[in-house]
Amino acid sequence: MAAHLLLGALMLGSALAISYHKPAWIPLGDSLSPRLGQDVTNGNGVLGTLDAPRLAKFLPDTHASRHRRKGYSPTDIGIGDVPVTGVTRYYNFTITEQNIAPDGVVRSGMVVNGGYPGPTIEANWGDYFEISVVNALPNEGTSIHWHGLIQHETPYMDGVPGIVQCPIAPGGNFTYRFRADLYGTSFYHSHYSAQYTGGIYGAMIIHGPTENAQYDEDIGPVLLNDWYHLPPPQSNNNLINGKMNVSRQRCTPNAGISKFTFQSGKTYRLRLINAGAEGMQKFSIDGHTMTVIANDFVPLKPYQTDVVTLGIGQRSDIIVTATGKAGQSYWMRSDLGLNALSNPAGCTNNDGVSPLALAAIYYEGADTNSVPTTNSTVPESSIQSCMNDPLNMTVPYYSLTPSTTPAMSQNIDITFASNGTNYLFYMNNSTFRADYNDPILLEAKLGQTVFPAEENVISTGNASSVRFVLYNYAFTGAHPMHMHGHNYWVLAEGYGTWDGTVTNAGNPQRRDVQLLPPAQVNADLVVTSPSYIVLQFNADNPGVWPLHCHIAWHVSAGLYVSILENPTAIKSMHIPKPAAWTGKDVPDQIDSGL
Ligand SMILES: *[C@@H]1O[C@H](CO)[C@@H](O)[C@H](O)[C@H]1NC(C)=O
Ligand SMILES: *[C@@H]1O[C@H](CO)[C@@H](O)[C@H](O)[C@H]1NC(C)=O
Ligand SMILES: *[C@@H]1O[C@H](CO)[C@@H](O)[C@H](O)[C@H]1NC(C)=O
Ligand SMILES: *[C@@H]1O[C@H](CO)[C@@H](O)[C@H](O)[C@H]1NC(C)=O
Ligand SMILES: *[C@@H]1O[C@H](CO)[C@@H](O)[C@H](O)[C@H]1NC(C)=O
Ligand SMILES: *[C@@H]1O[C@H](CO)[C@@H](O)[C@H](O)[C@H]1NC(C)=O
Ligand SMILES: *[C@@H]1O[C@H](CO)[C@@H](O)[C@H](O)[C@H]1NC(C)=O
Ligand SMILES: *[C@@H]1O[C@H](CO)[C@@H](O)[C@H](O)[C@H]1NC(C)=O
Ligand SMILES: *[C@@H]1O[C@H](CO)[C@@H](O)[C@H](O)[C@H]1NC(C)=O
Ligand SMILES: [Cu+2]
Repeated sequence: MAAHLLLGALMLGSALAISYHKPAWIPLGDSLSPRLGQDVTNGNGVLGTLDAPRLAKFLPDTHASRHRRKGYSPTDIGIGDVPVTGVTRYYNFTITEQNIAPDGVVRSGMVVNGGYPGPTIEANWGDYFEISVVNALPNEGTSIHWHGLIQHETPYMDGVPGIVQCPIAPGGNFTYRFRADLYGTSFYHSHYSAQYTGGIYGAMIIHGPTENAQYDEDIGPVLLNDWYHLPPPQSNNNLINGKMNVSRQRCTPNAGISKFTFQSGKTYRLRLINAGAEGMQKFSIDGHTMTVIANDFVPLKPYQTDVVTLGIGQRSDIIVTATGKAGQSYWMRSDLGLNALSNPAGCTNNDGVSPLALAAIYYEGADTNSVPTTNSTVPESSIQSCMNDPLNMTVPYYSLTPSTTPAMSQNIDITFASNGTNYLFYMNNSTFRADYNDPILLEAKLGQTVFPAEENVISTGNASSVRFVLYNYAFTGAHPMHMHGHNYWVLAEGYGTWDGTVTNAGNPQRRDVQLLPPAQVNADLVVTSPSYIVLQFNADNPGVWPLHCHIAWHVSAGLYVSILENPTAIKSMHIPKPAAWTGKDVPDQIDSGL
């Protein structure tokens, strides 16, 4: 197996050679540059501290009358028409470079409004967000994506450079305006190269119905992310709400850990978000079971578990009952598990030093400076699965049945190979590269139907329902496959060739990110069986929608296609003055662009 692992490391290293030459990835020194006596912190922001506010069930709403706009919502939402509230929630973002020290180790980061993680944005379902973004980075473009939203009728607000807009130039600004068209838990992040892995992200919470869940208090976002002191591929730490100690040794600087409070007997909603670069998270709370009520923006028939798996870009809303007693404290954990490069059972590339993120939960009366002493109650075997929970467990609360005879059905093969100088990912033999100055949506609006091969455009024409069978021939870890503009159905997952069987055919799992496991290989690194997932959606949301791996390094290396949905409807769509069109002087593109 050693040859396999060494080759794996080399392949990933080469793939990454193209993707980290940017300020966010240049640490202060060649080795860790720990400073004693911290003078640099995460800047503004209260997440992870005892001052973090509980969230309200709904934001104050000055417009009492809510009506539903018929025909507004695409059918794959499954929750009826979106309410029209007449309310807009305004935010201002300024993007800057800044040194941060989430775990006590100082490095250069990129942040929103001077804080890491960025500010939490909130709306009620049906409100508009209006967010002005100023790019104060010295020499990089930027662009902000609102992860998981449908963007029905506003595909040009999806924030993906080269696809629906040009990058916001350094010194420039752009105002995003879009409806909070789904409800639940998500995040916003830069979609420009791997920029968000340097810190340009924050939680996005949309308040809506809670028919499937009863709880007393909303703890709010619990952001989970792998963290790097040095260039990838190996992560060096793991953070909860942007905090974690580096080590327990006193000579090493530590930033302290995130803290939460529980009151015995109450029930809490926690909004788990994997906002990391590469690492799959296994979340648990010692001595407490969790009830999962939503995956991504899709409410579920609640089910209990003692560990929640989150690939990059995935979210899970959970309810936890505070079964502990006054004065007690417990560990909250999020585990990246074994290092995949040195252990075939691992799911994540970490250096093995600190894959386990910890945060403290203090019951009433507990000393909030004490260190919990609880042990994990999760079996090791549950930590080492590189799959999401089985599809027969994750049943949407609002039932929707996909067509058994979709108008369009296509396979896409995912491979990892050298182009002569770099290892890249290929979708049906084509690796993706964005053209920042020529967004696909704007060309589609002008009637263009044929695109450069490297833009990986797949047109669905006027098909009403579309199915993709994704076959993965790469064994570089599970790919969290994210689609913009839709909650797709996940009809099936497995190894080999899909036999047409659908799990829960009347109401299959829906979400916007699903883990596609690695291919199976033998000891000689020959693929013995590809893995697959089968995705389907109703094509009633004209636009250009990315379908890509959410691992930052993988989309950087081309694991990406653009779904051009209903091009005829795009031609007659009203698209305001192109977003942040620079025309020329686009900053250097160091990777696929996304
Ligand atoms: C955003 O900034 C503008 C000034 O540039 C200010 O007028 C406005 O009130 C700010 N909005 C918010 C929500 O802070
Ligand atoms: C955005 O850019 C426009 C055009 O350059 C400028 O007039 C405006 O002041 C800028 N707004 C902000 C908030 O920087
Ligand atoms: C984290 O580091 C801080 C500062 O060194 C220390 O006070 C605290 O006890 C550490 N916490 C844990 C859980 O190790
Ligand atoms: C945690 O595990 C250690 C080692 O097995 C054991 O000594 C300790 O009592 C356990 N703590 C609790 C609170 O169960
Ligand atoms: C889900 O499927 C697995 C095997 O395919 C089976 O063992 C399990 O009982 C099923 N669970 C439910 C809830 O149907
Ligand atoms: C990918 O290639 C296969 C085999 O040539 C083909 O059947 C399929 O249509 C292609 N997929 C797309 C989306 O073009
Ligand atoms: C291989 O891909 C890299 C990264 O996209 C590119 O810079 C290089 O020119 C490509 N090499 C060849 C031989 O096409
Ligand atoms: C990709 O290219 C290889 C080598 O030319 C070929 O064998 C294979 O069929 C192609 N795959 C697809 C999906 O087009
Ligand atoms: C859909 O597209 C096909 C092929 O382009 C065309 O033959 C058909 O007439 C179109 N159907 C509708 C309803 O527009
Ligand atoms: Cu991937």
